[in-house]
Amino acid sequence: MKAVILISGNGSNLQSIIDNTDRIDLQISCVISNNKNAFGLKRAESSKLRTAIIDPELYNSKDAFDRELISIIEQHEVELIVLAGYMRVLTPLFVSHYFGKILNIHPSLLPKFPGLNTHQRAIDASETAHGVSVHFVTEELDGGPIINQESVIIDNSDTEESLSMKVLKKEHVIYPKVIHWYTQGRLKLIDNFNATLDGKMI
Ligand code: NHR
Ligand code: GAR
Repeated sequence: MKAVILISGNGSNLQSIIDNTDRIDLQISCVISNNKNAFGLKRAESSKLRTAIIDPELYNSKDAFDRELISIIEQHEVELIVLAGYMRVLTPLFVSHYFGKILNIHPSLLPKFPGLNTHQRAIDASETAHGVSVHFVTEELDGGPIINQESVIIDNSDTEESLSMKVLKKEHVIYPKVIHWYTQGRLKLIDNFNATLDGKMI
């Protein structure tokens, strides 16, 4: 299955997907970044993948930016859009255009801690468990149906840095796994609140 991957930063999740493309039946048609300095672009180039950069400063609205994003994606006839550390909220225009075809990985046990700075917020809230969620993207930020989660324990000695490392290790396993479910046609988004795996509600 052909996919585009959207990134904004380091791209370690992109790397874990690249390293598993054969096993998960994925063909990465293009890696798109809103940040020209994203290290993930270098990773993509090292693997001979096509890349595109969309500079937000050249667009005067979020809709104009997302229209450009759509026009780039349309050149590739993809069936899946994978957000891998993509840091811009997608407009309703974009989300409705690709309804049921967008996956995101979020570094918390949703519905806890949607949005940003999840590791520090989990520590500040004295949580003992934390983790990662993969979900379908809908209009509501980090609010689409959760597909799969992995948890980690928060120790007293954990810092934002040490906790993010623990969670990233889980991310690099869970995301290729869920993407494989998708490429095998096992996952369907029904509506903004419901999805199925092998025909069963999740
Ligand atoms: N878009 C929609 N419509 N729905 C979701 O569930 C989305 C999404 C876009 C990205 C990833 C998400 C995460 O996993 C994601 C999920 C960016 C922000 C944010 O506030 C929040 C959550 C996520 C991504 N971004 C700021 C903005 O104004 C910019 C912050 C920055 O540049 O540092 O877009 O966490
Ligand atoms: C990951 O922890 C990912 O879950 C998170 O950013 C990191 C990106 O790392 N995503 C978000 O916070 C989305 N807003 P990576 O660039 O090394 O894959």
